[in-house]
Amino acid sequence: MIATGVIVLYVNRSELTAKARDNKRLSNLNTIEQAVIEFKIDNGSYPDLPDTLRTSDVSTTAGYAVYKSEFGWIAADLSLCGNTLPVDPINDDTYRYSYQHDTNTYELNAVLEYFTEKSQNDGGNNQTVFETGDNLTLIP
Ligand SMILES: [Ca+2]
Ligand SMILES: [Ca+2]
Repeated sequence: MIATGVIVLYVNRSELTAKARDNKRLSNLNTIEQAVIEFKIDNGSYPDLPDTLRTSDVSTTAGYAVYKSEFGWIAADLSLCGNTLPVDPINDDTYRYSYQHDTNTYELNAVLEYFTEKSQNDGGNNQTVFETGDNLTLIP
């Protein structure tokens, strides 16, 4: 029992570190990316309206929380990724995920605190955010 308590305390503390938050962000972006790609395969187009920037701190649909996989911060049914759509561990107007797509390409961003070299070396057009997707110039 004591050992379990120690482990729980350690996990809770580590979640507060910038490095742990970044690992969560990279994992979350991967989850969202898989859902976006799968949605395209199933529906023929990427989720949500084209050429529309979405951020994880703003709900797109009245009555749906940002973290809902149906019409949360991305306005589409992404329940194929589970009941919840990942949001940033801090999720304010600085630390949040961004998503945009056009007809054939998409981009996803996260703001990293610890792995800043990843943001600089991702091949994208913004040194201060981590960019993933197949068109890294969609989001400036
Ligand atoms: Ca970048
Ligand atoms: Ca970009």
